[in-house]
Amino acid sequence: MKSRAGEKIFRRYEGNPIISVDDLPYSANSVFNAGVAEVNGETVLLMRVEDRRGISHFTIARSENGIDNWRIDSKPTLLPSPETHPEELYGIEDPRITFIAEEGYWAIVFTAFSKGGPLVALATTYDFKEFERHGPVMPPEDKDAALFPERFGGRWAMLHRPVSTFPTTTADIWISFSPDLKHWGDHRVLLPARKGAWWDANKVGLSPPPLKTDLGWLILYHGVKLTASGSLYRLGLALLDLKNPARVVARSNEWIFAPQESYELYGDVDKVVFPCGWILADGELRLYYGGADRCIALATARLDEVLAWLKDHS
Ligand code: BMA
Repeated sequence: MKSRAGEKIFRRYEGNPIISVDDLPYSANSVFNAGVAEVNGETVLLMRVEDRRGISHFTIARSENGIDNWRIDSKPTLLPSPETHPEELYGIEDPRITFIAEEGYWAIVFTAFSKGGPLVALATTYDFKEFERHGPVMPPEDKDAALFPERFGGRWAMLHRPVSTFPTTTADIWISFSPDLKHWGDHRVLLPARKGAWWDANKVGLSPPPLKTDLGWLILYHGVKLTASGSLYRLGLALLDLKNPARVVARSNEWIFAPQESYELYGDVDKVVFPCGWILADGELRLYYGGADRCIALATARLDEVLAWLKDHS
């Protein structure tokens, strides 16, 4: 049986957006691109909040059902700290959260906007109240990073998106390995941006952290196409080998989700859907994404339908 058209696989929650800047208990410019974790039976969103200077920090929202009745911290949860961490000079952005069972903590990989451009930084937490910063793990320009929850042959693995300007600007997804989550090497390109007219021609970057399925590690990534009216951010899928995540098993030729509703089409940056987290519960994926760099929205999909679609569109 042919799987459903991509547009129908992820269904938008009818109450979208689930969180907007007016829901915050303090004044800010926008709230978007949230990492997500399940903590003590609750859904925790670590939200990127951009203040009215343009500098981003993180604030937590908690909900029992992950859909509504969000309880939002009364003040910023994690502010940039350029005095102790100079790499956070222009703010902290786009957290992706992975539970590391071996350590019993959540690893938060985020973009620190340094003097030299965006880089990848790491923090850890046992409770989403206290956070320990571990500083930069990749130099600029690099972002859109997340950890796998387990080791491969004794090493941790991370996906990330360095930018090269030779011979022209190239922004591909890379994979790197580490014995200790601090020292990284064995870097290699995993998913290159496609060229020409493709929907993911100009840039690609990881969206939520990789998700373990029976068929492989499921990757949802954003592809950027430069058009006459600016960048267009859409989402596609890939599958990585379970034992060797440096091997791409499948990659979708079409996008599966694209800006369509007004809260995705119009904002500080138009035509952007940008997820940083997802949760799998009873076979259903809950995808939390930023809409047009101004709000947080929710879409859901059946994991088996997502995998079937990828098989048909690879
Ligand atoms: C990317 C990231 C995201 C942002 C997106 C669209 O490069 O910086 O934080 O949502 O651009 O502006």
